[in-house]
Amino acid sequence: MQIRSDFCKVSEKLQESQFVGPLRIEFNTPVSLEEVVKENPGVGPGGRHRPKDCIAQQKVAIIIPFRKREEHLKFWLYYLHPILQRQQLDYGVYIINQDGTETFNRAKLLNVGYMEALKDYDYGCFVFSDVDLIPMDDRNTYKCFEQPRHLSVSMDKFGFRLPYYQYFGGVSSMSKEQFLKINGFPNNYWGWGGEDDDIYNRVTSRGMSISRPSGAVGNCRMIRHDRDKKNEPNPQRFNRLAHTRESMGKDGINSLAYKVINKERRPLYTYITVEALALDLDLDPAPIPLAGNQTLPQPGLLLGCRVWEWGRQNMASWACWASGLQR
Ligand SMILES: [Mn+2]
Repeated sequence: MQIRSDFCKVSEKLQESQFVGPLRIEFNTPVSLEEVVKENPGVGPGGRHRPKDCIAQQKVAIIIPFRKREEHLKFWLYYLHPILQRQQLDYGVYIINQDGTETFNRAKLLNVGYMEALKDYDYGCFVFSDVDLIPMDDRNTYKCFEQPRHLSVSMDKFGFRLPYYQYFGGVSSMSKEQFLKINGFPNNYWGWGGEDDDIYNRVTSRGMSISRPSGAVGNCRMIRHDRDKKNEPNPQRFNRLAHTRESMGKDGINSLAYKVINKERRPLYTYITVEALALDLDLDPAPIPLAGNQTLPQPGLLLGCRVWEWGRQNMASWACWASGLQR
C-alpha cells in the first residue's frame, strides 16, 4: 500500500503520544447513552467518524451481530468509540439485529453487515465483533492486515489464553479482498458454535493465515452473561465443519438471502433489523424455479442486490445477491 504523507501516521511505535496502552475495563457501573454521546462529539449519526487532520489509512466498517443485548451494547459504545478515534480510523459502527425469535445465526448476520455497510460507503476493511468483547489495550488496532486478523486473542473468559490455536471467534478483521476470497461466511450455522471454526477453515483453505497482536496487546474482557435463549449449541456444527472445503463455494456471500426490516441511523451506531431467512439461494446444482417461470441466472452473473418475487406463502419480496465470484 502506498502511504502518502498526508495519511494519518498510526503505528505501535507512536504509542506514547497516541495511545493510552493498557486500559481499565469494568462492567460494574452502568453507562447511559446520553453520556456516551456527550463524551464523543466527534462521532456523527450512524456511528461514523473520520480523523480531522489527516486521511485515515483505512475505511473500516465494524459489524456487530445482535439480539437483545442493549446493556452490553452501551458498554461497547462507551469503551470503543474513544479507542477507535484514537486509532485514527475512518469508521462506521453497524449493529445487525436479528428480528424475531428464530434461532440466532451469527455468521449470517456478519454477511448481512458486510453487504449493508457497503451500501453506505466504500469500506475496504471489516471488523467483525461480538457485542460483549472489549479490548484492554488501545494498541490493538481495529483495522485490516496482510492476513485475516484475530483481535480477541486472550480473553479473560479463557484465562487470557487462546483456547486453541485455530480459534478465530470473538473479534476478527478482514479486508474486502480477503473476505471475498473465502466467499464470506457460512449462512447455515443456526445456533451456537462452529461458525468461527468454519471461517478459520475457509481462511486456511484459501492459502491465507491468521495474524494476531502480540503479548498483552491482545487482552480483552467479555461481559459475563447467561446463554441466550434461541442460541442453543448447534448439533450440526461438527458435520458442517467437516465439509467446509466442499461447501464454501456455494454457501456464503454469493448465496446470502435476507430481508431488511428497518435501518436507522442512531447517534452512536447504525441499527439494522433483518429477517435472517432460512432459505438462502441454493446455488447447487440446478437453478431454483421462481414464480412466473423465472429462473435464477447462473452464479457469477448475479451481481449486486436485486429483489425477486418469490411467490411462495407470504414471503413476497426477497433480497438476493451474489458477489459475482465464479464457483
Ligand atoms: Mn459472549
